[in-house]
Amino acid sequence: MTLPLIPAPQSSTLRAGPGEPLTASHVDALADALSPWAPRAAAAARRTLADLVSTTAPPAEVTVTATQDPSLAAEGYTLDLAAGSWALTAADETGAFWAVQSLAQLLRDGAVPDLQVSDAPAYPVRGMMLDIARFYFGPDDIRRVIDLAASYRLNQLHLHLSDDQGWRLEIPSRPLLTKMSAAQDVAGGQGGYLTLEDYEQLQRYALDRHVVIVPEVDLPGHTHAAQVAYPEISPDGAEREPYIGTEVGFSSLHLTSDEAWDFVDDIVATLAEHTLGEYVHLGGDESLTLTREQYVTYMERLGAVAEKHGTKAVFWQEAAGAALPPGTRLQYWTSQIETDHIAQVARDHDVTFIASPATRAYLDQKYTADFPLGLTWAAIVDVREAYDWDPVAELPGVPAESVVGVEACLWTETPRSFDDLTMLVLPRLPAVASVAWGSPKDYPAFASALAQHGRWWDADGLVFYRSEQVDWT
Ligand code: TNX
Repeated sequence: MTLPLIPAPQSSTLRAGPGEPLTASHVDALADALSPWAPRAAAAARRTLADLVSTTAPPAEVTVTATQDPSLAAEGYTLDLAAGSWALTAADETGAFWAVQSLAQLLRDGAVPDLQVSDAPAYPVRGMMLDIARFYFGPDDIRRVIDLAASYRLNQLHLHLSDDQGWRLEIPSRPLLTKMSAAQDVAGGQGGYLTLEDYEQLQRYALDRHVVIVPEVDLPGHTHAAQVAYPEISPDGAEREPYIGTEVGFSSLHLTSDEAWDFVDDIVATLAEHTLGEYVHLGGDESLTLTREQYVTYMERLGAVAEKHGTKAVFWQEAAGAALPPGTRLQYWTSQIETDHIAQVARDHDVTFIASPATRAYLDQKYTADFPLGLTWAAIVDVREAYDWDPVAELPGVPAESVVGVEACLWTETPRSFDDLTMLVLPRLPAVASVAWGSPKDYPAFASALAQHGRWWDADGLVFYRSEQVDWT
């Protein structure tokens, strides 16, 4: 039997013991043992494990120990489940939280297996990106995405908050952004936006699940919606109509005017002030109207603005080669643009890379050529393509130590509902999460675990794609 754990742990041993039903005593004892040093893990245990308790089992005598062991790798944990006795160790509070996420999968069917697990992630940054600019998903949907991400032991949600088609975050110093540029989306719908209060609450909700939110305002391209609200920041100052098509690369802010840079300053100030995490993402992709020199000059100034506001920045890979503040992260997404200099940049600059190769980690690409949702510009990405890859090998010449993470990206030109979202995300998010976690590669075991998760998704009312690469029966 394969364990239903996704991501698969670094190692596990299933022993021959009989196992036992999960009881409320287990859950209480676990939560009590965790609460002194890992309160969020204790809360998660009460929230997610209590529902799995078998209603017919008599109360059990259970001893649970939960100890912090700083000698484990960061975010690492071990579990030893035997009849009547559980032991959990974790490197830190986060590791304890991941242990509970793993338990939620191991115990999902109400029985306690007799086993040992030892686990830790390969990459410190394990993310999912959600584009709420093209199609707006509101706080309730975003919370469900956070839950899903955390259940696959991802620790970052990157929200793409602005694009040509819409502006999705309240900026008090620039009220016209949400007044004029939020009430539409690519589906011809009503759009919407997050208030700063929503944003704050979402971040707290995420942090309770050890997930950090990285907000993205995309600059200087992908800014048509901002220019509709404030024409003076555009290259020609002309008034613009809202745009709900899906072309990319046509817009840019004015590169040098004071009005345009005052705008950028206001935006970065607001993001820096209201973001709990260390990083904000400032875009930098597909500025197709600029020369390379114009672009690099712009990105260097943008990096300095982030630094001035005390925040670290993430940029899309195009910014590689610009002189950026130390600690900057670059998000690699495609081999279809010039990448010769990327290896050099990794060696010569204090920047690190997040791997989001579109051919593997773009959850908006079609599963099959005739799949109704998704795009095809990068590749056909079925579950096996999303599972079978190595982040370091995907990044041209970048040394392993410069690759700090993996992120799965969901762009929203085609999804129109939460069901469409989960259809694109499941089962590929668990596949990319396995890569991010650095699970030992074993596709048959992964596919058989996925089939189990498929039954749970059905039970939870989550729509997913029944890839032919998995035996779902
Ligand atoms: C490219 S990936 C984009 C997005 C699109 C996406 C669609 C990237 C940095 N830019 O603007 O939504 O392709 O797959």
